[in-house]
Amino acid sequence: MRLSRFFLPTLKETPADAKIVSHQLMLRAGMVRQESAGIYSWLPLGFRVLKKVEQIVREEQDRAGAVEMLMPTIQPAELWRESGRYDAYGDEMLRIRDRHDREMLYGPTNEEMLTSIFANFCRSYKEVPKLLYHIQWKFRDETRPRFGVMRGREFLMKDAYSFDLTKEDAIKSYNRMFVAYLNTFARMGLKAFPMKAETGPIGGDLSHEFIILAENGESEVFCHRDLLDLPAPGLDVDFDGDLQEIVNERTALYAATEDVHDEAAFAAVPDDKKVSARGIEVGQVFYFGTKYSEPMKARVTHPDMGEVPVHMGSYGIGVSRIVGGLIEAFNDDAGIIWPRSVAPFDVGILNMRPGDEPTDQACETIYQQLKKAGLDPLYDDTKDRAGAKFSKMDLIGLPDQIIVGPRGLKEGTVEVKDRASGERQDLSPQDAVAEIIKRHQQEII
Ligand code: 5CA
Repeated sequence: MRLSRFFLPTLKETPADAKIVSHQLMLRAGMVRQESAGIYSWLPLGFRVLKKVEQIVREEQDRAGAVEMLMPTIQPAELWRESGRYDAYGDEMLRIRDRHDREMLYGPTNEEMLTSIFANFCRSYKEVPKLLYHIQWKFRDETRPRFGVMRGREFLMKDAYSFDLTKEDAIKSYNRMFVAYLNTFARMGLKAFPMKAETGPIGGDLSHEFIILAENGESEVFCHRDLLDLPAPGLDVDFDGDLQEIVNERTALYAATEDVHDEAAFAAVPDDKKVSARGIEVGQVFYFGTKYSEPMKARVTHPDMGEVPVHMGSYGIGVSRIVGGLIEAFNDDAGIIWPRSVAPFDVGILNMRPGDEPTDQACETIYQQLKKAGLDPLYDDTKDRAGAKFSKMDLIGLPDQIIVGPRGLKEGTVEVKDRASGERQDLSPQDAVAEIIKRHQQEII
């Protein structure tokens, strides 16, 4: 992509109403624009990161054996009357009437809809286990939308739902998602830790929130330090095998959110291992048994058990929230520092003298070679001042930069800059391209 053709409305000043660094940087880097409280347009740069995050979430859901589908944003109120949540959900639910005066709502989550789909099509024990998910916009009329996309009203969520014959089987589905989450967040360069959590309006008696630690996080969390050192299971984990051990290794260590924090249990953690911190909830998993299947008649018939309601769980990831969470985790005074796996472009090429024939030529060759290698470069071919180019490229946080100017080219070199470390190297244009390709091939897990 040539920057002259791209749409990157960066801001020089930090908007006064943005309180935390991720919100400030998203606005300054031209990633989003607020349309109404908690409702955002995703401008091209932000949209690219959102899509990268979404794709990692999708790949790890698929790897864990979940099946993708798509349900609508608008739902009929009747569904929610069946489960009893229509009134219970309160003011957070955006209620709408259509032209026939039918009661509709903008979905805050999809337990009811998928339970109803399952009940409609599945009658036999042979239909379970099933694990289905979609990635769709949700609306929750939060009392205090804040921190930009981190607590929005409209936000993108991956929500998966499991259907099993027994509680024991349902725990296996829960474990699948639990392990998939560990890999998902690790692939984005994030350390997200499972912590025991309250179930809230979703219900049930077993739940974990996945938390990334961050100074500006909304959640208060307490845990055993050793939890923070456990590596992700890795992408070769066998999802059809026994995952209980991986889950036990984490759940054996004390880790809880504020609402379910147990002072007495935490006291048993050695003092030098006690972590009490703030964090951002990037995902949550729930096992809630027959809470929805019972009233909504999602039942299967089994030769020995007769007709029984299925045991269910649901599993959410805040896809749009993660974009803010990533910036909270990866930034410095100059701007954002994207992990390679989620960066909006793989590398920036800075032309320091547009109009100078050898410089234009060198940039063009580098640009084409990187594209040919399957990378996604952003080529700053604009006539902006050098200083403006440097600060813009640092602000938007592409992991690598290639700086091309007439002086270096006379010596046969261009400059390769690593955004995270600030390290600079003078390399021939050929070696610069090879170096960037090599860096790009290094997987996070
Ligand atoms: N149905 C269940 C699981 S599928 C559910 O709705 N869970 S949830 O309420 O915990 O939401 C799932 C994830 O969505 C959260 O972990 C959080 O990362 C994200 N999320 C929730 N509310 C918001 C919001 N207002 N803005 C941005 N992200 C949100």
